[in-house]
Amino acid sequence: MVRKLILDTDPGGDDIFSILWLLSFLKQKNIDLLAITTAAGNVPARNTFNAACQILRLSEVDDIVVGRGVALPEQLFSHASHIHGSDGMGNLSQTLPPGRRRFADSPPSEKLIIDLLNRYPDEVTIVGIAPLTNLAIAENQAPGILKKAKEIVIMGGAFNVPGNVTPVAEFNIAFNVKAAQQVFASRSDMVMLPLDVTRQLVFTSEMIADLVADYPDSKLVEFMAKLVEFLTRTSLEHRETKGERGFLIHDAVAIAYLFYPELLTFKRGQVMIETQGKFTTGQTLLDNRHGVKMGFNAWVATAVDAHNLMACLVQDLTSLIERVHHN
Ligand SMILES: [Ca+2]
Repeated sequence: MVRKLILDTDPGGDDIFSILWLLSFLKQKNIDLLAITTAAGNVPARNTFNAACQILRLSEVDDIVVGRGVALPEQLFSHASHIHGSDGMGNLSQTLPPGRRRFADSPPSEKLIIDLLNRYPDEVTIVGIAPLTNLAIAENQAPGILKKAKEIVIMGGAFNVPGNVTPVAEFNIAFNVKAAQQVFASRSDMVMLPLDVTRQLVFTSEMIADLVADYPDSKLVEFMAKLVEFLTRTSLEHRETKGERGFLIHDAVAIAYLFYPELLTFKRGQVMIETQGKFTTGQTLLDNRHGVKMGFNAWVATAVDAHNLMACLVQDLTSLIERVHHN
């Protein structure tokens, strides 16, 4: 049976490639994508919504509902437009046709999550590649609702590597740390894909060079190439890739987990999230001492086969382009 999925996202360059990866599986009829729920994060909520809608149109996918996110009342960290562009799309949104949905007319993301989990209890996998705001609001409005998901997979956290918004904190967790704490308290089997694995995922222009050569007339390929170029430039500026000419495609690891789990290794444990540190708010911790553990809330990825992950991604993007072109 094909899996039912909700993608919770805040595009974001790495989100965009993750959406495209997922759309490749959608076009191959390997998934049932129930909704894309957008959240404020890399850029404000209206921009992440518009970015998701523009990507759907560019990929010739029209029948997916898109939820709108909310602005946070108090925000600890700023958006990441210095990496992703002010539109979340490498400032390329003006070069693309507008999305087919309007922000004001679209359902709130948390409402979609609640309704879909109630309609399909124990069937829906939530893939969270954004701050966890939408999931936390859903849990607030309908306590226990997140337990109705089949599985919740999130990209977030940092354990044995530095953070990316503070020395110890990762963006998705730190951006709405209370939401993260609440979501991690909602289940005992969260799947967590931290910077420890995503820092190894450097996407480069060379990886799509064949696509660019083979599909010179594809608007989607042209957009992908320009986005990689933009993200490579900002990533080098902000020392994200140790000088390598590419960008960190963090969120793609969540799609890899769904379809190529053999690429990842996990450890089980109780993930703790610092919410009131003077310097450490947003830090994620696991107790690695050999004392008796009384519980656990998550599976945390500790290793990834980055080379093979990228190969899978590129092949599936190629399948997507073939299908967008021959439809
Ligand atoms: Ca994201």
